Amino acid sequence: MYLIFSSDTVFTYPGFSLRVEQVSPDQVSCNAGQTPCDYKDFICVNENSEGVCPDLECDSDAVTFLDDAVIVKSPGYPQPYPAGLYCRWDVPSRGLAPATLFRVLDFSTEAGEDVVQVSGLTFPGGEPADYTLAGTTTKIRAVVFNATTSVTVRFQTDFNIQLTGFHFNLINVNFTEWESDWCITDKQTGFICEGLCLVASAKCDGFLDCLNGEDENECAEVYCPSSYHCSQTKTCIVSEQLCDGEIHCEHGDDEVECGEG
Ligand SMILES: [Ca+2]
Ligand SMILES: [Ca+2]
Ligand SMILES: [Ca+2]
Repeated sequence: MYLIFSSDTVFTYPGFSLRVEQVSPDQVSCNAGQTPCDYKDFICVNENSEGVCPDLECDSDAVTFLDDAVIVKSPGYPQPYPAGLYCRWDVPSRGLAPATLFRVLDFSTEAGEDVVQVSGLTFPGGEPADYTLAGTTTKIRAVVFNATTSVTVRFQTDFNIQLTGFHFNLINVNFTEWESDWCITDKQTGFICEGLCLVASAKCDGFLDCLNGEDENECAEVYCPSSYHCSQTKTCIVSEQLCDGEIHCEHGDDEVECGEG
């Protein structure tokens, strides 16, 4: 088993405490007030928490192996993906070349709610790295991974608003750390940080896109096109995060003046 915990750089909370123990299957039961998911893994959720149990539709034809590439598409692509998904696909490395180039050919999900996470080892360093894609126009165009291990794609969707999803392409490439021609989109060189290729406009747009935050360093001013500019900061949030009951801006102004109901 494994656990993955990722956090952003804005708010800090006490976190969590988990207990893991090994027992025989007949000793496994849910606690009072909980109910098991109808699922091969034994997962307990609080009663009345509809939609929390993982969906199994993910095993469909999402991953296609071609001679020279692997294609990963959201379930049903290009038709809207299902609601309530909790998918995970492991794309094995072919090990033919030192790097795996992960390209985003098409992407459209509900911002902030339907999220893709792509995980692997960095190239060339080999440190574990997670990249999160969400929104109708993701800024991520490509990622270079270390080809020594597989790349994992996770996809989680809620129960409102389903869009067309995604179309990814993974190929093994011979690569040096210094090359940049893999990050050209629309004849424009994108913004490269730590093996990640972003659209050039990701620089100083008020969203942290690079894992090390270098796209938002040294910005005199940020602009928040079609998003909300948190007051007295250089941070933007997507419009779905305005008046949604959760504080996203440093000064909490995204939850002020929201009106009743
Ligand atoms: Ca959704
Ligand atoms: Ca940015
Ligand atoms: Ca909010």
